[in-house]
Amino acid sequence: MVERGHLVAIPKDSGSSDVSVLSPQTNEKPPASVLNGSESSKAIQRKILVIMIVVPVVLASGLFLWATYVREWSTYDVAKQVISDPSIGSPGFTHSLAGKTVTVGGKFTNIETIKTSQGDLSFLTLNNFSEIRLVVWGDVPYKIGKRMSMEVHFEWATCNEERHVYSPQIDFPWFVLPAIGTVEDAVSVTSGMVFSVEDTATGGIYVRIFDQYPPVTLANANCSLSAGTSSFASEYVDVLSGWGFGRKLDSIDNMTKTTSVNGSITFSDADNNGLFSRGDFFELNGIERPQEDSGVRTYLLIVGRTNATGTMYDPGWIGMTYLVVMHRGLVVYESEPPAGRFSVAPDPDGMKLTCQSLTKPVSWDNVSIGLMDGMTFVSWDPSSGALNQGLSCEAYLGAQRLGSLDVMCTVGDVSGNGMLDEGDYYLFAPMSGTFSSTTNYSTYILYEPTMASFARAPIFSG
Ligand SMILES: [Ca+2]
Ligand SMILES: [Ca+2]
Repeated sequence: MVERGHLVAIPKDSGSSDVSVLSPQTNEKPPASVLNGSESSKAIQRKILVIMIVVPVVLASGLFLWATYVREWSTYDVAKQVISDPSIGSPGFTHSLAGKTVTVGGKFTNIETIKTSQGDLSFLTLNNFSEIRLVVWGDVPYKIGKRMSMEVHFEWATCNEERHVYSPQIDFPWFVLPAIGTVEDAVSVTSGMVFSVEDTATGGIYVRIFDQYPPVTLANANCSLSAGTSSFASEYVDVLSGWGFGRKLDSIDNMTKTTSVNGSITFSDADNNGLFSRGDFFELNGIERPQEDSGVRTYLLIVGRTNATGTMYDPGWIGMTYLVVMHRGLVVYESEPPAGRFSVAPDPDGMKLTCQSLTKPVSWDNVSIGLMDGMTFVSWDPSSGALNQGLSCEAYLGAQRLGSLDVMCTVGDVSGNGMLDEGDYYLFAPMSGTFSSTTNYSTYILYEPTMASFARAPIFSG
């Protein structure tokens, strides 16, 4: 850096001999006026000297400043600034970048846009390094295939109880956290409890029960709310530990009570039936939001089964939801697959599976249904076009050989909207013979974009 000290460090009484030592013209005879040593010529000498010393320093430091902050960075340059902070053992950016803004640019080669509870979130890949992506909330004003550049700001921010330098315009490393929420929700769905979450108007969070199966009596359940303490990789490990996650904030030991020990959780049995059921909700208050755009706070709400001795932290949890809160509010990736549940009941023609709950409608084109008798697996793919009739309709998907049975599958869309939603059904009908009473038939409802089972589908026997 250029400091004023360089300019004032030259002593006022610098003699002409000093000048001659530094001057490239040492061997030449100075002009007579200089040798005569008038005050004005000494002043000129001093100015020349100062310029000779200062100019290279200015040029060098200017080059440094240009190289560091003014020239356009590539995403690879950004990657080179990643450090693991020794005091917290977690990744972030070089501390000296805090408060700095740099221009990052390159050829814009790829984009991934995720719909979130806070609007569209886009990750932009540049040609120079794909592991670090630029972040844009809302509309993306750049065109794929063209060169682009963007201002990237670095700041001190907190991820739970860790403090590090991050950037709201860079996806590394915070973007993984909302994805953890997607995984946790899928785990909860598998266990039978499906939540939907949203910000309240007062800065809290609503956690609503979308579905719970099988029914759980409130008197046999509890809940606990914990705050995350770490960041990123360590956070992920903490989440996997469930009850061991983070720092305990509050709890309700018996869900027939409506308020938690410390007052930050209230529970409402909205339909007053003494069970967890659709429409019941938790309201979480006193949820801390980070001050900085790149800051993150995480929370885990666990609904647990209270064991016979009234111990809360029985391993038998019922459901859990992992909440990621940024400065703008609760961030939930809405791109996560739907979650739902099917029931099964005998039908005059065979077995009927009916969709009892589904967090959002899914095009029949993205769904396949599988049936397994323990040895053989068969599946059918309905088409949305055949079921988009505007009124209740059925489509015959044909017969498949399952063990010794030929099973016909029929799919019904009760509103004829071409989407799988509540009330729609599958009918499995053996074309001759019947389902065996000694065989467990498993059903699989698959979401084709991820090839994952997205609905609790029943097991039945003949
Ligand atoms: Ca209820
Ligand atoms: Ca439908």
